[in-house]
Amino acid sequence: MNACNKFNNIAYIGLGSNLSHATLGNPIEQIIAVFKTLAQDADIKLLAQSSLYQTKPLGPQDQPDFVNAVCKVSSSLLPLQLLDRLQSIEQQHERKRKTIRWGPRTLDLDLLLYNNERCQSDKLTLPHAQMHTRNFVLIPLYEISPDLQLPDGKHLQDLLKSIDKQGIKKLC
Ligand code: ROI
Repeated sequence: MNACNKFNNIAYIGLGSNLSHATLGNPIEQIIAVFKTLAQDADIKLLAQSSLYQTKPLGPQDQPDFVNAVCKVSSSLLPLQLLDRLQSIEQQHERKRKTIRWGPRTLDLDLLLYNNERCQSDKLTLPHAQMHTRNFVLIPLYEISPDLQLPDGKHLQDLLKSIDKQGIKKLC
C-alpha cells in the first residue's frame, strides 16, 4: 500500500476516567497517558486533542466527578480493529468490563465517529449511540472540530444548542 495513504480514515475518540489507577495515576494523568499511547501507535496519527474537562457524573451521583476529553485521529485501522486497540488500552488501565452499570471507571474509551460511517452491531454502534446528548462529548468535540457534521447530517453546533451545559468545567 502507498505509505501516503496509510492513515486515510478519520475517527473521533471519547475519553473518560473517574478512578485512579495504582501506577498510571489519577484520572488526569491517565487521560494524558492515553494521548501519549495513541500518539505512539504505529497505526494511528493523533491529529488533535481537546482540553481536559471535569464533569459531573451522568448516572449514579455517588461517584467522583469524571475527567473527559476527546481526540481526532487518522488511522489505517478498520473500525473494529480500532475498537480492539482502544479496548486493549482500557485493559492496560485495568478497566473491568461489566462491573456496576454506569459506575466509576479507571478508563473508558469510546469510538464516537469513524469517517461518515453508520453501523449497528453487538460490538460497535457508529456514531456512538449516546454522543448526541452528552455535554462531556459535544463540548470537547466542538473545541477541536467546530464545523463537524455528523453522518445523519446534523451539525455539531446545532446539537450543542439543545444540551445542558451545566456541570462541566475546563481543567487544562
Ligand atoms: N459521566 C461523565 N460525566 N463522564 C463520563 O465519561 C461518563 N461515562 C459513563 C457514565 C457512567 C455513563 N457517566 C459518565 O460511562
